[in-house]
Amino acid sequence: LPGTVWIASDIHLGPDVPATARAFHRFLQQACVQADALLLCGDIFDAWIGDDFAGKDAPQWLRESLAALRDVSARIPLWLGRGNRDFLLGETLARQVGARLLPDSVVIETAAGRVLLSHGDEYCTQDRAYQRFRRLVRRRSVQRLFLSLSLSMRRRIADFARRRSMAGNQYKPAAIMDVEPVAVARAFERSGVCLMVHGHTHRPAVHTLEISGRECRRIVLPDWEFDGASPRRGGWVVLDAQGARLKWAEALSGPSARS
Ligand code: OKV
Ligand code: MN
Repeated sequence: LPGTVWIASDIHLGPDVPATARAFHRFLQQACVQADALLLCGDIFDAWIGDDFAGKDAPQWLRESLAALRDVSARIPLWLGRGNRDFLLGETLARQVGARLLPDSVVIETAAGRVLLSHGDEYCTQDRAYQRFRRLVRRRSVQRLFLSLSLSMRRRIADFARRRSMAGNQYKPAAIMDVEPVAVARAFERSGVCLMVHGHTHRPAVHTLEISGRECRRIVLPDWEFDGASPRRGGWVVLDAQGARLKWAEALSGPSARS
């Protein structure tokens, strides 16, 4: 990937986050003019129950986001990765917005060097309950069964799964929801890269660590949240000949509704 590459994740688009969607759409417009490629590595959507959800009966908020993504791919290469929430994103959706699908974990060649890119949930190995859920729903047979159900049935299962998950996470210590250092070190060693970019944990940061004598960096992408009471959050990673850096997205929001 030559030139300037922008990477974002964890926008968590859905029916109830119009301000986040607006900020994200502004980010997409900016990407078209300032980047040579855009990579979205997972959890663009807060839930995904099959590509037919984006079919002719797609809700308005989704149509708008799909149109915004299509505008990007008309100008620069757009790559979509699956996250832990939108793991059912498929080739049909990618084709619909003119994007290509990223593998779960991939080393990309950029002007900033080789970079290991993933959503990040595969490194959260301490959360056993989540890893069990992940293994189950990533099975082809389980996905095929789920996708064979009607959209309304899938929506009911998804609502149930999300309520269960929210209730379960209340009692999880914070450390369990973060990456496991050993899993990160193994990924650095296996890939041989010095830079890793991922999202998922919602703990944006630039970590420096030493892996068998090499200085390595792990950049964690922020999640996006422009609705509600919390301060606005969001951002992306820029990769170019100057290197890699994390950019914050507050600037994308319009004038604040709050004082
Ligand atoms: C996505 C997560 C809900 C975490 C279910 C098979 C099953 C697919 C599914 C249902 C849920 C995606 C598709 C969603 C991620 C949650 C709750 C927790 C931690 C099956 C295949 F179970 F029936 F076998 N799902 N949806 N969670 O609402 O988008 O990532 S979802
Ligand atoms: Mn995630």
